[in-house]
Amino acid sequence: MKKLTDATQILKRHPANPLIKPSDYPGVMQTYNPSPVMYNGETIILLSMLFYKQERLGETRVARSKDGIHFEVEDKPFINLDINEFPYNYVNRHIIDNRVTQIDDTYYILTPVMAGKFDGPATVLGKTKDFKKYEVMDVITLPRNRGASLFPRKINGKYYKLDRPGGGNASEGLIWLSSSPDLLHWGSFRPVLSPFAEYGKSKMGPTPPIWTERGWLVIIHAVLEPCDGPHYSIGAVLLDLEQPWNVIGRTYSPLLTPEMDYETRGWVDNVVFPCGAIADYEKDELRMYYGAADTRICLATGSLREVVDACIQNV
Ligand code: BMA
Repeated sequence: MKKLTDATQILKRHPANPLIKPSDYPGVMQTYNPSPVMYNGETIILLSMLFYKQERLGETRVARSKDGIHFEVEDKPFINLDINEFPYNYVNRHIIDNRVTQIDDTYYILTPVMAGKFDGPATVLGKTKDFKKYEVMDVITLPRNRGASLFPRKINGKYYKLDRPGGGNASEGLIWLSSSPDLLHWGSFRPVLSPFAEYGKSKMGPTPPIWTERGWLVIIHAVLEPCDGPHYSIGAVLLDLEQPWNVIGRTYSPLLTPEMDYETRGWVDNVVFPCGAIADYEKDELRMYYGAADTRICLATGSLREVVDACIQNV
């Protein structure tokens, strides 16, 4: 029998975890689900934050770090969708769980936003070049679609994104793919992945794909529901470089599953949740920033090559 890598052995939690926690910021209730990206040699995280005074409405702030460990969190929201005109008057609530993707010199941000009486979340596309000014572009998915994620480069002349239709009370969360000539108009929808037994039986969601020579590496969250409620784990899927609807591998065990106190206990117990990861090709390192128990920000790192190996071995 083929020997499979146990993917839970690849990433190591950082000893300084949690890197960001609410008790460091007065009035802050939750700091979680980070979307990381490199900008001018610094690590930037789009941070999901909830405040005691805001009655459970979240906002997104920029956190910056020179070493990827010590972060400074800005004191004002970065993404502001408080736009009093159609359609944003329907979609301006609870700005969390962004996915950021650099394409050339622009950083595109997909934000799953609530859409009030028209259901939700739908996905707003915005962009920035400097993480100071945010510019909204359009609403690019129907509800329900939480976690839509852009690929960092075109494939055969087209932009691609992963979608996460379903979820909420409606149905399971699945992963689909769509393509576009201009980032605004999307079509050619293709199914990619449906829930799987080992650690993603209930639902799952994507993050922005990472290019590797052997395929697009997609870090996912995946949910199992044992009797003590949902457990959110982090896994990896590998997609064909030219035909990204083809799954060419997947880790059969999670990369991370809630184990440490800071992951098993918090506002929502038993959650490790990524909105992206950083690939350092020179160091052969995957830097996985993740939300722990919807309360704090943590980091786990390991070999990018080993993560891809683990995906490929499971076919
Ligand atoms: C998902 C999202 C995430 C959250 C997770 C666990 O549905 O709401 O923001 O981290 O649930 O609570």
